[in-house]
Amino acid sequence: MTATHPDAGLVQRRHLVTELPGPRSRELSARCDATVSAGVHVALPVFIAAAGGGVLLDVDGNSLIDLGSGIAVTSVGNAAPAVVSAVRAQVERFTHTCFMVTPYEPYLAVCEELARLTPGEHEKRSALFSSGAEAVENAVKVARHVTGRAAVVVFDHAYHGRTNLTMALTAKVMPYKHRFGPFAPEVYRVPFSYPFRDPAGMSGEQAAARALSVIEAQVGAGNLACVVIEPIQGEGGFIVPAPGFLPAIARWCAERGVLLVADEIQTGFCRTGDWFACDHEKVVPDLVTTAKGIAGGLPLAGLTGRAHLMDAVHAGGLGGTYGGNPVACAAALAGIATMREHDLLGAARRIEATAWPTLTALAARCPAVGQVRGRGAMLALELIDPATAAPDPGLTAQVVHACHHAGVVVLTCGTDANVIRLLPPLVIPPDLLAEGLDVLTQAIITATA
Ligand code: PLZ
Repeated sequence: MTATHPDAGLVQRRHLVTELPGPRSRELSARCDATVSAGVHVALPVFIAAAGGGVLLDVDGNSLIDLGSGIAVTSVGNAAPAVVSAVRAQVERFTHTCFMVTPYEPYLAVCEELARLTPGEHEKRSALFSSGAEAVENAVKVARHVTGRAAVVVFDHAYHGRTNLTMALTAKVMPYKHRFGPFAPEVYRVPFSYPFRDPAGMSGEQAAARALSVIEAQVGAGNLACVVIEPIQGEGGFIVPAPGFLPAIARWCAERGVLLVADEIQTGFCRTGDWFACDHEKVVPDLVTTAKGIAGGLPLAGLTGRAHLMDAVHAGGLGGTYGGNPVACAAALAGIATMREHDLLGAARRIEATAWPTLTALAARCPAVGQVRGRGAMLALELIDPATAAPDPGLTAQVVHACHHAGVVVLTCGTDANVIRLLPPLVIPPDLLAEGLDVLTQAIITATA
């Protein structure tokens, strides 16, 4: 790596000087309790003072290994130098005009990058927003507008956001939907392909046929605007559908004028070792939503689609005050340049190559690890009761707790909260990744001994 390695700046090591959370973090937590809504839950109440590369430095001076990237956001590293200097230059020029009032070049440059990088060689147009949920909402707006149809199909275990429409699209009730309804109508849920839980040997094509038969029976293609799908499910448990599932769904949609919306918010921007997870099986969606990893930690989201679809919407139909904020766009351009210059596609693949043998060896040794799955730097362990294969959320919580207290930030996911997911920054130094995996391995061995 060169002198401008994106983790420059912060010592890349795990180093604990207090128990976690430390005294200063505990003080701040107490202030939180008196000010921040209890509805906002904190996974690890360790307050961060600085972060970079693969580490988080807390307010007590502890240095933690980051295997979460703020939920798949800081793929280029936290406070990545190129992002910081682009942001600094942009805030000094101007911070906001509202693109719908008086436009600026960074917005269109991000749209050009989205056109280049998202799957498919066709002509594309994009619109920018501030959060992933907003991008998904707008995908549905475009799909309904263009098709003149109302229904939207989503999958078991899907996660698409917390706004009213995206809550309807999201599968899991707790904590996302409980007592927050009524939800938007015309949303239909069908089975995903879940190789670990599906009947043994079920192919991707068979899983697709199972989903499509439900759609045909309960919705009807003629009523269906779009199918919204995560090519690898994120919050729902890092579920990788069986090969052939996505292409079969895509084919069915294309033959019926149903738009395929790929939600690449968690999977996009090198995370899975491709620019987008759809690339893996060469699936070309009609609309793609992006956010998270796009802008190195600044809030930005995109909706990119076939030009004739995105241009069919009447002028003024898409927008928002902050959508495509110039500072976030500058960050995205620098982040994307970093991904290219530092080969973060290769980095994601190397992370898989390093972690996979460690995790599968752990699974071989420890029957509570039901499955290792994922792709690139989006990897997970599903924890089960070995006797019944039932999800084991208690064990999962125990392991995560042990990792956190040892200074390794891992996250959970899964409808049953029994999946430990790894989303390291793609620039994490290899020895730090190895150390993080070692802590995780020891935590699982200890908890199941
Ligand atoms: N689509 C595939 O993963 C966000 C949610 C964290 P926003 N996932 C993290 C939480 O508990 O709120 C996500 C996603 C996929 C959409 C979204 C929504 O993106 O930027 O959080 O709105």
